[in-house]
Amino acid sequence: MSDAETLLEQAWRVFYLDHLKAEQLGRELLRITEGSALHGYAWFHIAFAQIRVGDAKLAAEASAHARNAFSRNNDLRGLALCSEVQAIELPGLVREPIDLFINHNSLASTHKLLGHVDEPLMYGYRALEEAERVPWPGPRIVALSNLGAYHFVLCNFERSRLLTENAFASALEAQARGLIGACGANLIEIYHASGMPSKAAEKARWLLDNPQHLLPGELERYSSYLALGLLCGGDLDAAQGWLDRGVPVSMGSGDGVALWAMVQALCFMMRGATSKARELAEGTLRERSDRGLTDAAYDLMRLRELAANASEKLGDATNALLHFRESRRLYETTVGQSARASQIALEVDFKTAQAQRERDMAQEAKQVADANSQRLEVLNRALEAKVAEAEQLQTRLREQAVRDALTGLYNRRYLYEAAPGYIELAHRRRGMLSVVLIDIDHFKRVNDTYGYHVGDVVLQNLAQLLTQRLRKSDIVCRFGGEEFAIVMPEVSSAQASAVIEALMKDFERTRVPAGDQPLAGQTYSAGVAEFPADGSGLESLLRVADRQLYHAKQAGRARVAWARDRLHDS
Ligand code: GH3
Ligand code: MG
Ligand code: MG
Repeated sequence: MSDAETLLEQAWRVFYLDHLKAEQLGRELLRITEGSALHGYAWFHIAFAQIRVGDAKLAAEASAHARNAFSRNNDLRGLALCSEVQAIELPGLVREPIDLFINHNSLASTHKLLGHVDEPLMYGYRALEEAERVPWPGPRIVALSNLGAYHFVLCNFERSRLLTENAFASALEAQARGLIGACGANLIEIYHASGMPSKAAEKARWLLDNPQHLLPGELERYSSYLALGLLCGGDLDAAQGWLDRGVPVSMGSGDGVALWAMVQALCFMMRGATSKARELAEGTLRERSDRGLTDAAYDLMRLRELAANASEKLGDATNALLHFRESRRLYETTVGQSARASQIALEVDFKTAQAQRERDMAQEAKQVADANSQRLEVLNRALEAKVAEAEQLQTRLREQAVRDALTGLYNRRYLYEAAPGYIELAHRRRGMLSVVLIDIDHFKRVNDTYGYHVGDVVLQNLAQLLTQRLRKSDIVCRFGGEEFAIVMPEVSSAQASAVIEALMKDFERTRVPAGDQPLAGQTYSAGVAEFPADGSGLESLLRVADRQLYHAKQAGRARVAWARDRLHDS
């Protein structure tokens, strides 16, 4: 992220938490984004901060700058944000939760200013829904607090209280300077209306005792609320002190006059200045109706009530009745709207609960699926291990089945399995192949003289010699007892005989430790048969090799016999 992008991200984060900080970031951004695509957003943050500060002129100027910058860069999202209300009619253009939140929230406030009842709630709840998707807390706190305010003017005090308490706690947790004070002030009025004067007083005290959680000079703006809270606590002088500062610059809709007058009239009543209370209540009502000002029905209703109470106390029954009737009418209107608002809230609650349930169920299903796939994986691994084990076992068994235990050479069974393939290959290639039978000479004597153990070592020595010296492609088998069979592909009987004769010299030289006198000078006899000259299959070749072996033994042992006469034939 570039420096400018980082600054913008920070500005969005504190946008609702601390608009003064957001403005400061906007101004820093302004300096480094001259001519860049982010310039419009710098002005946008300054404009929004000014709207909250209440400086309409500055806000309008900054907003015009933002619009210009967005136009220059043809930034449709930026333009849509500038004309928030229109943006909602440009689906697809603005899709980020933060943008949607701003749009819904602005629509809600616009409708509220227009005196509508259902729309502020509907857009307010939509704003809350989008706010839940924004990864930082400001929008959610704003949405909760606004919804609390909408329900308040409709006399849904219970809902209003819960929403606003939630907003206040979240604002405190997020250290949202600029929202803590607003929520706290609203709570004072809500507690008062809900018949919880001690809680109203407690909240006012908290605000007065904790200026570090508020923006500089913020308490001034809540003077009417603080006075109301102090009245609830019975501190008339302190309440009057705050009222004497005059009507504060309004934070929300309306101009704050009705609330100020209501609290002041209440203060007069509590001091026993009944005529002053009636004068103020009636005067305010008259002035507001003369000027065609729209106030929340709730504020007017409270003023009427005060005027009625004061009139009654002063013995003016006619006037009291008039005020009571008007108060009653306002109350009924409000209650009617309030019922509708409750219904909207209930619908939203239901939808939210349903969505939550669906989310929970999807979550649960996913967890079960995850657990199952994990189990499956474990089972798979176990199965793979078992298969590998079985394969190893099989290989071992197979090796054991074709190997001779004493010498480690292939056994006779393997010879019968493998040799036909070699012969077949030689046949197809029109090549040759030799089969050799070796029989150790006078082996019985070795056993008889030195014992079976020494005989075994002689067998192992010869086996080792054969495997080391013959080619990898030759099959060397222990054919039985002290007899060995060898299949030598691509080798004539003459070549095979030469190899076997040469090997015999080494075999003779092999010394076997056997008591004082090491055993040496062992010999063998061998017979060789050649494919295809001596036979076309293993059996016939073995027969010929055996006959040659017999000849070799007959001729005096320690020699290799093969059909030498074939040399003269071919
Ligand atoms: P020839 O020169 O005629 O072949 O004489 P030979 O003594 O080698 O012949 P013969 O076939 O009579 O004897 C083979 C001997 O080999 C008999 C048997 O005790 C011995 N023998 C067979 N298998 C084993 C074995 O696994 N270990 C030992 N130590 N001796 C064996
Ligand atoms: Mg023998
Ligand atoms: Mg022998």
